[in-house]
Amino acid sequence: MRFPENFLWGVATAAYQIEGAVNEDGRGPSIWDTFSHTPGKVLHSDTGDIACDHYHRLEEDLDLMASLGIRAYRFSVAWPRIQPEGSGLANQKGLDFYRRLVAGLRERSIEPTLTLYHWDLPQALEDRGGWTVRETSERFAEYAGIVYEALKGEVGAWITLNEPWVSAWLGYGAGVHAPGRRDISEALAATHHLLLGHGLAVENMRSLGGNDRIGITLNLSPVRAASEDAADTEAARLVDGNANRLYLDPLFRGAYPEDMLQHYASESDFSFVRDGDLETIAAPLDFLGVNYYMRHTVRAAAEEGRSRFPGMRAEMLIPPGAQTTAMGWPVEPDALTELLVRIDREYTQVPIYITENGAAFYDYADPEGDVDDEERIEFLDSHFRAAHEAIEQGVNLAAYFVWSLLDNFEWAEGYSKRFGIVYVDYPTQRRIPKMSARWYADVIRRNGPPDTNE
Ligand code: IFM
Repeated sequence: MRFPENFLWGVATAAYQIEGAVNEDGRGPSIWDTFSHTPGKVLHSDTGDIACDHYHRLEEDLDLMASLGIRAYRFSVAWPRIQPEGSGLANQKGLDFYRRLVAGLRERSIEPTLTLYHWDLPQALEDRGGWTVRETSERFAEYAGIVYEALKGEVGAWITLNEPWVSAWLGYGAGVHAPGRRDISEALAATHHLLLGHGLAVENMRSLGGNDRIGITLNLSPVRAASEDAADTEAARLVDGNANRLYLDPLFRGAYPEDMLQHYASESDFSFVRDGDLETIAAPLDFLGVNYYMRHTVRAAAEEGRSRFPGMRAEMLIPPGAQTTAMGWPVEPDALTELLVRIDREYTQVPIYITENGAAFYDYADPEGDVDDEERIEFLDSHFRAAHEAIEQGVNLAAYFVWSLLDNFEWAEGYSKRFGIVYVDYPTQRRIPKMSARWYADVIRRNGPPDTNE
């Protein structure tokens, strides 16, 4: 099984999850600093203060990627390093860190893929309303312009937002992520202002010239009703609307889905949507980033869900017999094929990059110091095959970034969940490539997973 020539194999991380150094070189506080330092919000009161200490171990981590033959690295820029207060002049020391990172990647022939926003909103902007207010969209476009001016021409691909669904619904709806608000109408406003921020950022970056590729990353999940029962089918439609169509439709069809506007009519009058916003949001993109972790099998519930499906009478089931990861997520690689084919048939034929896929398992270093994560190898192998199947069915898939290079700060789960292909021994910060890292290096060399009879 071989992938197309020039297929880009990479790994992904995000700033707050790995960098640490939260008070250095002029960085300002973000909503995740505030949230993680608020008692009861993150498991074991973990914070990103030190994380993987990547800010100080940049060279070592770059060498690590080079030693594994990684071809592309997706990282995110911490907005509060660039604009500590969320607006105004750029903090040069913050930009310098990312200039060093990008130069270090290019020296090692690793293609930089840059995410502008992976959830670390400057606290100063949250204090003025965060993503519930339009001003944040405008500030985001300015910030995007600053980073673009500094690095255009050096970065292979630019991703405006990572997973706006998570920012809006887990941050403002369910309150399990920063900033920890619990209000459906705020989650709706945040959805719109995130998407508008994306559109305005694309506009601003394009106006600055250069031919860099620009896209957005969505977390998407195929949805299946648990039975043919009308109530379950209805629950599945709503969940699909919230998780997938609420983002794909405005970006690729220039309109919010009618059934979602109706469903949320009692929560919001959508007056935050102004004339011209949807045209801005639907500006043509060079690629679509897709983060895939699981399918949602849903059934109707007596009460509205809070965490996974805020504001919907729906709950998620683990299909009988399905394996689950340490996050409790079902492993369903065939749903990745289904998702990619659906995007291609229903939404867009721009190249798709899988910007994240991976899994947490209960990894440990054995007495010899090895981490034998066979489950992760099996997980990745099955998902690479599912992606290949989508290519066979005509999907224009161009890149695959494994989440994640390193074990890291898994948001509300703190350091308890390990997604890395490289194990991090947090007390010493030693990096130990897991068995999956060596296996992935081989996949990259061959341009596909090994034959099953090998
Ligand atoms: O760790 C996260 C990442 O920040 C965004 N996508 C999902 C990953 C696993 O939960």
